[in-house]
Amino acid sequence: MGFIANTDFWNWTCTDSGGSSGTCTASKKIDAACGSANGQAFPTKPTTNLCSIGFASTVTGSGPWSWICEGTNGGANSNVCNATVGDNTSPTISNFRLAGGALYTNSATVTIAGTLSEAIQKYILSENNSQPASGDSRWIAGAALPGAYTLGSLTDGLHTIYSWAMDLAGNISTSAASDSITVDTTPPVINNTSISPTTTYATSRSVTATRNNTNETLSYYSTTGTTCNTNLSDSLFTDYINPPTFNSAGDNGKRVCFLLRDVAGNKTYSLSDPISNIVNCSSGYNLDTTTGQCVYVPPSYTLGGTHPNGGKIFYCDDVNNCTSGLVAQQADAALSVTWDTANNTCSAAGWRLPTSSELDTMYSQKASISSLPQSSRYWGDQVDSLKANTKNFATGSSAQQYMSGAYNTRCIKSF
Ligand SMILES: [Ca+2]
Ligand SMILES: [Ca+2]
Repeated sequence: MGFIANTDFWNWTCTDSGGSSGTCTASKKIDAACGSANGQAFPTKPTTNLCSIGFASTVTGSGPWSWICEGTNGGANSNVCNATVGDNTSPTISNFRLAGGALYTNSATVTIAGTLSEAIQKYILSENNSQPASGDSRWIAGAALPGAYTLGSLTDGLHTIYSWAMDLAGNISTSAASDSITVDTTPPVINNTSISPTTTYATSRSVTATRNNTNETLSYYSTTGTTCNTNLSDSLFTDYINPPTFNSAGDNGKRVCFLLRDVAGNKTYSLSDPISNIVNCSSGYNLDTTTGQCVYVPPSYTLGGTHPNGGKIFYCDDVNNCTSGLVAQQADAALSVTWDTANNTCSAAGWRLPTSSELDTMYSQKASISSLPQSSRYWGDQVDSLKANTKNFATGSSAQQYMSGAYNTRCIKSF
C-alpha cells in the first residue's frame, strides 16, 4: 500500500508480485452544513453563503426562504436552512423644501428640510437628477439630511436640487425628492424719482418714485441728510402707497430716501433731490407759485346767506364766486316815514336806500330777505326834487311817489 493523499478522498497504489500495479481510491464521506446566510434577514432572496459545507439545493419560498445543503459521498444533508425577509423597502424623503419654501434667493447657500421615512446611512443632494446606484460618487455618509446646501453656482435663474437616501439595508430611494428656487442676484431699479409740482414755489410738494416690477417692495423715509442710510433697518421705512407729501416751509431742504427690495431680498436705495420753496400762506391768502407771494383771496358767500356785516345777501355780482354783491338789513329800519327820514335813517347806520333796479332785485329775492315785507310799499332812491322810487313788496308794483309821503324803509349796502 502506497502513500495516501488528500483529505476529501484518498488513493493508493497496489502492486502485484509480477510488477503490475493499479490505483485505488476511497472518497471521504462529508456531512453538509448551512452557510452564514442561515438565520439571517435579507431584502431579497439570498444567493450566497447558503452552505458552509456541501451543495445548496434550490432556495424555495418567496420570503421567508429555505434550502438544504447536501452532503457528499454519503455524508448527511444539513438541517433545513432558513432566511427571513429583511428591509426591502426603499427610503423616501417627503416635504423636501429649499429655503423654507421660498421662491427666490440671492444667496448660494439655501436651507434644506425634508422628512425621512426611516433611518438612513447615506444621502445625496445634487443638481444632477440621474437616479443613483449604490456606488454613485455623490453619496455622502450621514444619518440625516444636512441643514443647508450650497448651490454649484449663483447664476440667476431656476435651480433645482434633487435628493435621495440609502437606508441601513442598502435600499435606495426609487425617485428623487426635489424642490426648486430661483436665484436672483440682480438689484431692482428705482426710476423716475421726481418732485411735483414743478412750479418755483408751492404750498406742498410730493416725491414720486416708480419701479419696473410690482412684486418689488418700495418704501421710504425722509431725511435732512444728503445720503441714504443703508444701515437703517428696513422696518423703519414707510411703505410707499402714495407719494410722500410735504406741506410745511419747515420741510424745505428735506429729501426722500427710497428703498426698493425685490423678492430675492436684493436692495436698491435712491435719494431724491431736496424739497424747496414750500411757502405757507395765512388763511384767506393764496400762494402765487411764480413770485412766492401770498395773495389775499376775498371770501366767497352764498346768495340768500347771511353776510358777516349782518345783512342778508340778495344779490351776487358773480353767483358762482360771490365775493361782492348786495345785502339788505334783516328788519325794516322804519315804517310809514317820509323819504327824508328814511334816507337819514339808513345813512346814519352806514346803509342806503336801494335804487329802482335794486328794489326789483329785492322783490325777486324777498324770500331770502328776513321779514320782507313787514308792510306794503318801501322807499327807493330819489328821482327828482319832488319824487323818489318806491316798490310794493307785497304786489311787486313800482311807482314814483312824492317824498312827503309815508312809506317803509329797508336799507341795503354793497359788500
Ligand atoms: Ca427601508
Ligand atoms: Ca432682482
